[in-house]
Amino acid sequence: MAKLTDLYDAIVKGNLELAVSTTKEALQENIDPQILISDYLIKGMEEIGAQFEAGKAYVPNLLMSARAMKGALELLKPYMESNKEVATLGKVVIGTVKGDLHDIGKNLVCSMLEGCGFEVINLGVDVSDQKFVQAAQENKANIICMSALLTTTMVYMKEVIKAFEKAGIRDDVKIMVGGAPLSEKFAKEIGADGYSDNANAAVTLARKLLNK
Ligand code: B12
Repeated sequence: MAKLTDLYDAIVKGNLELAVSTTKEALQENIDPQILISDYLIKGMEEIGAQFEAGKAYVPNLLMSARAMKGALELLKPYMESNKEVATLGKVVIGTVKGDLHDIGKNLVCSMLEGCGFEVINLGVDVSDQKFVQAAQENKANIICMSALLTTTMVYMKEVIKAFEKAGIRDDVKIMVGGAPLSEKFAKEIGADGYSDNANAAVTLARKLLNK
C-alpha cells in the first residue's frame, strides 16, 4: 500500500524519485488525485515555505521541492483532464505576471480549469501586459487569469488591467487574480472581477463569472 506521508516528505525534502514512485503507487491504488494534491503535495510546499521563511531552508531547497512537486503533478495531470471531451465552457488566458517566476500554483489552476471543461492558453511566467492583451485578442478569450507570488510583482496586475482598458477590450473579458500574497480586498482595489485562494475555487469562480 502507498505510504502517503512519503509524498509529503518527498516534497519537503525535494526527493523527486520518492515523489514520483509514491504518486505512481497511489494512482495504481485509485487514490483520489485531488487528495494527493491538497493533503500531501500542497501541504509539503507549505512546510518548505515555512522553513524557508524561518531561515531553516534555502533557495536550492525550494527548487528541489518545486522539482519534486512538478514530477508528481505531471503524473496527476492526465487524471485532472479526464473531462476534456466536454464542450468548452470558455477560453481562459493565464500567466504569472512580469518579474515573477513562480508557476506551481498557476499550473494547478490551469489543470483544474482544463479538467473542468475550459480551454486554457497558458502563457507561462514573466508575462508582460502587452502579451496578456495580445493573447486575449488573438484567442478571443473570455477570462484572463493572473498569478503572482511576490508582493513586489502583484502590483503589476493593475498595470495589466490598465493595458486592457487602454486597448478598449476591458469589458470583453473577465479578469481573475490569485496567488499567496493576494486578498479579496486587493483584487477589488485593482479592479479585478474576482479572486480565489485555491485552484478548486478558481473553477467555481470562472463558471460564476461566465454564468455557466
Ligand atoms: C517554490 C517557491 C519558489 C520556487 C518557484 C518554483 C516554481 N517553478 O514555481 C523558486 C525557488 C524559483 C522561488 C524563487 C523565489 N522566491 Co519563492 N517561493 C516558493 C514557495 C516555497 C512555494 C510557492 C508554491 O509553489 N506554493 C504552492 C502553490 C500550490 O500555491 P500558490 O502558488 O499560492 O497557488 C495556489 C493559490 O494561491 C491559487 N492561485 C495561484 N495563482 C492563481 C491565479 C488565479 C487566477 C487564481 C484564481 C488562483 C491562483 O491557487 C493555487 C493552487 O491552490 C513560496 C512559499 C509559500 N509558502 O508560498 C516561496 C515564496 C513565494 N518565494 C519568495 C521569495 C522571496 C522568492 C525569491 C525572491 C527568493 C530569492 N531570494 O531569490 C525568488 C523570486 C524569483 C522570481 N523572480 O519569481 C517569498 C515571497 C515573499 C514576498 N512576500 O514577496 C515566499 C513567500 C517565501 C517566503 N516565505 O519568504 N520560489
